[in-house]
Amino acid sequence: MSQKAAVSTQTLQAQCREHVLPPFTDYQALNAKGARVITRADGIYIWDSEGHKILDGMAGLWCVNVGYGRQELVDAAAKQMQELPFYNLFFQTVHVPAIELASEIASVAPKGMRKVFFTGSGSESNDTVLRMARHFWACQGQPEKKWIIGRENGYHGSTVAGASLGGMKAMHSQGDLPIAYIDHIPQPYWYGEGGDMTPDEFGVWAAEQLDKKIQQIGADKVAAFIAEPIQGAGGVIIPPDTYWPTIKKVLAKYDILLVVDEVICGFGRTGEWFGSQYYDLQPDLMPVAKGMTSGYLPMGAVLVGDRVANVLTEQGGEFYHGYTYSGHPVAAAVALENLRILKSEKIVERVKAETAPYLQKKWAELADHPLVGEARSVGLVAALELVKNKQTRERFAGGNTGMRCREHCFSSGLVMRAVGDTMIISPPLVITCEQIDELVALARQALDATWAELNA
Ligand code: PXG
Repeated sequence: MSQKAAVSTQTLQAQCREHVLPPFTDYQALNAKGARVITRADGIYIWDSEGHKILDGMAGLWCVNVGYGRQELVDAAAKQMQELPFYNLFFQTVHVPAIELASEIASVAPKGMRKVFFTGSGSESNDTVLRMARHFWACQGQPEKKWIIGRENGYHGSTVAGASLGGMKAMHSQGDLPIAYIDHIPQPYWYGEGGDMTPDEFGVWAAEQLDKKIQQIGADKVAAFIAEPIQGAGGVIIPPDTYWPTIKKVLAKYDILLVVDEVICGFGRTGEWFGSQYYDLQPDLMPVAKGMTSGYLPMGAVLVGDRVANVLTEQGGEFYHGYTYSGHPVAAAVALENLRILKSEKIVERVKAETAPYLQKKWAELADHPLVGEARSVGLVAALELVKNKQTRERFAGGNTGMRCREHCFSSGLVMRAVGDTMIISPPLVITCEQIDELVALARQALDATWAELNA
């Protein structure tokens, strides 16, 4: 069905140029060509203002887990807006949606994570993480235990704390980041940085860098280690099998909190409710957002393990921290309904038993393409490495092959994101096996077009 917007694309683009400063955008480059205007969506598809139907291989921005057009979520929001559109959780008040949602989340969270601090986004969640981790140690007479170790090319959001905890060099170059008492270790990116090591050797090496860094700073000064189970924005970096077990061994030697950033992996992406369950991790703090409401409304949270929760509730005094929209009742009502859908339709179970194994098989077949050096996936998140030489893993000069491929994806009707020359997907969790065939066929078409362009 083709349905053009009532206002012309050119008019909308001109207004956008005039008044909108979109995030993570090179404004000169955008203004030279005009933004793609997305007007509506249904299931796993989006439509632009020119009427093009596009398979949304990124679930919006890693978030629309139950797919677009879910009337139940619309109804939940409308009902809550009528009943209680806003109230806050400050100063000893609370409301029903927040209580019910926290209880529901605790029912699917890893063992020992029974408390929820609500936020408005993943970035806010990581600001909360920083404050809470330091406050936890300070409450116990160790205010100097405040260093937080993150990873190069990790992503933890775009606020001052989020961008500092993350290890994106380009972000650090703007605004004098990272802030003090944050350091980073190498990432477990075997394909890009593993050199002559086997993936398993490299996984151990990368995890041992944490040990080295803790010793260098001093264990009595380190509050926490923060990491994504699988790096998302960094390029769907799936760590070698040895990585997380070695990290666990390192952490067992020191008294340091483990923060597992589940903003992308949380709520089913890996085929488990949380990436921590996929990798058998016991986090102390777990920032979440995105899939919590399937992106229908902005909401995030930090799930808090018993150890931290007990200190906060028994000896913390007032925690001087929170956001106006912490636990917003309408967002909470939508999140609750989203969890109900995930549970009642057994969406997470279906990812694990059916669609993730199917995607893995179909995605791996793309590795026979002359452009693809590696095709990897876990659950419903996957990546392709575009290379000039499959044997040596040498990249194309210019570093824009990924962006070219992304353009061909759009032309063939697929949203696939480029991180440098790594192509990534994270489709809605409701995608069917048939639709996975369609996605993979569109991806191959775009790879062929990119290959033809490179050889022209
Ligand atoms: N942690 C992780 C692991 C994330 O992926 C955040 C925190 C921050 O969440 P908010 O809600 O503040 O955006 C994220 C967000 C991309 C992309 O292009 C990824 C994210 C956000 C925007 C773009 O891959 N991840």
